[in-house]
Amino acid sequence: MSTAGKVIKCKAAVLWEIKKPLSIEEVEVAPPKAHEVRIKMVASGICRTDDHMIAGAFVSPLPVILGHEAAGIVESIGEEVTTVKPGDKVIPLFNPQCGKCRVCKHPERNFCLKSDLRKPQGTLPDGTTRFTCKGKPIHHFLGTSTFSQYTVVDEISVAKINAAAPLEKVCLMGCGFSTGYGSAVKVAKVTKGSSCAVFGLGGVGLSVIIGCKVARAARIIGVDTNKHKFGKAKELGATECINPQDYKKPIHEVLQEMTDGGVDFSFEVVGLLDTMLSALLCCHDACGVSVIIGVPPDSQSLSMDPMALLTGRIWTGALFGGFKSKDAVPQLVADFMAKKFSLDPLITNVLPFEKVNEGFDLLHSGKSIRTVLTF
Ligand code: COD
Ligand code: ZN
Ligand code: ZN
Repeated sequence: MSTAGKVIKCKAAVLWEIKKPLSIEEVEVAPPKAHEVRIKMVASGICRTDDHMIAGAFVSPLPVILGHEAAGIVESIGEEVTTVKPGDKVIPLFNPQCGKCRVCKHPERNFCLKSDLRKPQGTLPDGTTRFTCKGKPIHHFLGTSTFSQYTVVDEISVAKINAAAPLEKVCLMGCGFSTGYGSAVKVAKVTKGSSCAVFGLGGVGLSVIIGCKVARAARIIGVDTNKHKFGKAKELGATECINPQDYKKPIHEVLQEMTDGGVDFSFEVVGLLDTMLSALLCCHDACGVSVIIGVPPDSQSLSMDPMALLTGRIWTGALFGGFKSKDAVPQLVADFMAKKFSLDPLITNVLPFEKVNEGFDLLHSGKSIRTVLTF
């Protein structure tokens, strides 16, 4: 019996209050309105930003259904939807691509003006929600809310992908992988034969390394305070790994000495002000490019000597790897299907969706890179 046009009752993980575990609840998911798409979830990764939201370090309205790194199958579509149809495999996009705003029309930039990340409202673009639980409206998260058996997203927040793609793997294209990989290949535009330093070897930092390797960098230096991260970094393409705690000198000086005055490209994938400065200073003062990927947990600011830039360094940053999401995600999936890179090393744990809180425990323990929830 078709569910199109009807309210669907299903299970979702609801965050009622910050600093509390998620609670698996029965929720009602309303049918998609015009320009909207209802998706049956198949797999969702757990990302650090979901955890920042639980901890209260990222603020979006409560109660909320978190999750923003996922893949699923279109269940039904609202009127005027043209880019997906029921049965299509899709990836929800926390950073949408409306195609009409000033940023979407810019040839290079990707932070669409419709993104709920700008000033989180916890609704779909029309200002309302499609979820209710125990008679209360439940907010959306970054226009995606993937910790639910069904979700509704705007058409600008969903990309159709190859029908043969393994959803329990390509779900990582919804956030972590694309963020890291794009920072290397799209934002920094790492060049063949270059030297790179990657600060932070979590799932996103490892995805930067994959990008540097695909771009054929000659040296990829992983920097992390946890030496247990080095094995996987090397497996993915790091040529060397260093721990700042093993040196008396500041780590940017160590890197400058190792690389004839500084690396060509550096990446901050930790989310700390100190590592942002170290990453900036470790790239060559005249020809280095440094990319900020991490966000400090609370809005802190940084002071730096402008001479660091006057000499010619480029300091930049990006969300979602600088990719225009709706255009880029299908191509990233195609590249994965063509075996340009593997996602297996990033997926350390797979859990049934109901065990979502165990997934967060794994994240806190530092033992997992990515946990994928299956529905
Ligand atoms: N020096 C070097 N490495 C360090 C240091 C240090 N001082 N401190 C910690 N580390 C290492 C840790 O040992 C760890 O290996 C790594 O840094 C961080 O890894 P994870 O697993 O905690 O994090 P990731 O890879 O999942 O994500 C890192 C981000 C920085 C990208 C993330 O925390 C973040 O800030 N995300 C927001 C950016 C964004 O694009 N948001 C939009 C949607 S998510
Ligand atoms: Zn994320
Ligand atoms: Zn836009």
